[in-house]
Amino acid sequence: MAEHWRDVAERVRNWGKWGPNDQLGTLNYITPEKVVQASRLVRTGRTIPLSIPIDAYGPQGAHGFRRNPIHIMSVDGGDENVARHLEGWGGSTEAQIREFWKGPMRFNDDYIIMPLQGSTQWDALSHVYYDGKLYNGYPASAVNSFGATKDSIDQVAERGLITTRGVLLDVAHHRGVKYLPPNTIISPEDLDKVAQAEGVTVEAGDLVIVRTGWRVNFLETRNGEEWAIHSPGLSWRCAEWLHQKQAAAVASDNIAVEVFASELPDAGLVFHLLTIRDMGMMLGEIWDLEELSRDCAKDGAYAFLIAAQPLRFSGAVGSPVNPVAIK
Ligand code: UVW
Repeated sequence: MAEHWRDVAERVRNWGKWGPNDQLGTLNYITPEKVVQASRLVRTGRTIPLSIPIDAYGPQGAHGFRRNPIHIMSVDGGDENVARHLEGWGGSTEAQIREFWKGPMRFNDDYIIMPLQGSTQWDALSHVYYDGKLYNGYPASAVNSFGATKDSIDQVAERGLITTRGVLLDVAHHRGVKYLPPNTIISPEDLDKVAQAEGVTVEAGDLVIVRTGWRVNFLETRNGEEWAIHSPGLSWRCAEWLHQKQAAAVASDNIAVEVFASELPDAGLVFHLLTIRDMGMMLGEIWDLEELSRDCAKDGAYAFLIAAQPLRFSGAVGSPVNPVAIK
């Protein structure tokens, strides 16, 4: 009889471990010494970006609350000769533009409108909760119409985290497939096997990156709905594995890091609950691990320096990120 997830939750809960006011959770494992150790992994200076393009052609849009990013130009080349139309029109900004436009300088400006969970992203510790509590025991009501007043993404961004040792556990490559079949559940034992085959160990403060190959599935099908709901990923039991390793964070190339068709449908996405709410571990989702996979297969170096800073959105429960692996 499998153990109840609530018993595991009791064991992995890190509340109070870094003090009653902590809002960083397992990122506390990234010490200055850890950053120095990780920086020693850099050998060639090769940089590998791990984000998908932020545009209208991503995997979102299959449901109402997350759309693909919308990019809008607010000043563009059509405004090259706009000054002649601003004579006697608008306010002081337009008057200033008229002045600027007397010289050769022109500029372009733009906006992006997107859900913060709509692309390659970090889930902040305020992203999920249960039983009315967030990570470190803060009440769920701390996230309200003013934003997340606790456990928000800017807590992390303000400190310049996350730079550490990244470890790629390439499950799809290990199994010799382009991508894992739909709904594949990756167990803790699978992670051990992959790590052993790659000759790498997961250490305290590491960012663990699990590749399912599911990015390729999306590029082949362009079917965001199928991509999301049949996404392979980690078993909820991997939360305790990450807890024991003292990993700082975990990321993957799928929608939720964990397998989306929940193993425990009555409880929902239990890996989310255990990692984010109990352990205080951020999840990185929708990362593009294809180039990194090829590179690691070529040089056999599955550990590297990684920098994956969230943006400093005040009170936000997540952030887009352009993670970069540096070898
Ligand atoms: C949910 O599933 C609620 O969010 P995500 O997978 O983006 O963390």
